[in-house]
Amino acid sequence: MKTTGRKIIELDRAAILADARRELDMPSRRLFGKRMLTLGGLSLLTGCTITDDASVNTFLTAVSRLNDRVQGWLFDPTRLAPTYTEAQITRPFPFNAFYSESEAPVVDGGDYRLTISGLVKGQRVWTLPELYALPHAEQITRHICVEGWSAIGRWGGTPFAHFLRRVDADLTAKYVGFRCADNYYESIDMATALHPQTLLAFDYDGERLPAKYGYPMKLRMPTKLGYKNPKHIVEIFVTNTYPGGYWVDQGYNWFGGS
Ligand SMILES: Nc1nc2c(c(=O)[nH]1)N[C@H]1C(S)=C(S)[C@@H](COP(=O)(O)O)O[C@H]1N2
Ligand SMILES: [Mo]
Repeated sequence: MKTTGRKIIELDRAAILADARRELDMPSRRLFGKRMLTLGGLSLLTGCTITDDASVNTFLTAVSRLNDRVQGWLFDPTRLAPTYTEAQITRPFPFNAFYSESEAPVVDGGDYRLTISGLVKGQRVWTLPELYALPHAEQITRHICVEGWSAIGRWGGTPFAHFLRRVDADLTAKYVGFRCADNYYESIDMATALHPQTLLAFDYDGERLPAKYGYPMKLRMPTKLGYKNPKHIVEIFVTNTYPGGYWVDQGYNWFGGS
């Protein structure tokens, strides 16, 4: 009985994703897909709050039913994602990647160098001690995966807007792209890069990020779905040429936000 129940839920999710992809294929929806839709923006559009697992499912269903009327609505880059208390943290926090947990890349912190390239005056490499010395911020926020689960976690690191200013990035550029140690890649719009809750995260729950959660660093954005949050970042580049992303290039752009 249990198996049957789970199967039905999985079929529902598959149908929701299929719906979203079908809508994306319609030319009128493409513009919508290119708009920078955050989770906050989508909550607003669907009238759903995302506070627990049940409401996340309602939200995903509502998102798949968005119609033409909402296409003219504007994304508000100043809207903040909800934050939570320490007691609300999901333990253990789930792992997810395009491979299993034992295959997470092992990055040597001593050899590690972060490359900054593209439209930045401060093109250079950074060591981990240099990155750890940057101003520190913490957040307890909800991570939502399109596969239908969500979890609350606590991340620490440096506000990404601070880092971009520090490397003298061209803040008028359109995109920030990421290359990862496991060959994953992602990109975000500049408004999201500068959002106050976008964090270049080095820590998880008060400790250095373990390998499974993205050592030595991930970009944490509570305003974007899980797959937009790259782990194991090795290069950050600023560009006006749309860089795409690992899942985006497989048809997930409508859900993810850019
Ligand atoms: N480098 C890298 N980053 C990634 C992924 C990945 O496979 N590789 N998966 C994404 C997806 S789909 C999710 S849901 C989250 C999972 O992060 P977690 O393992 O910390 O829960 O990482 C995202 N970032
Ligand atoms: Mo995900």
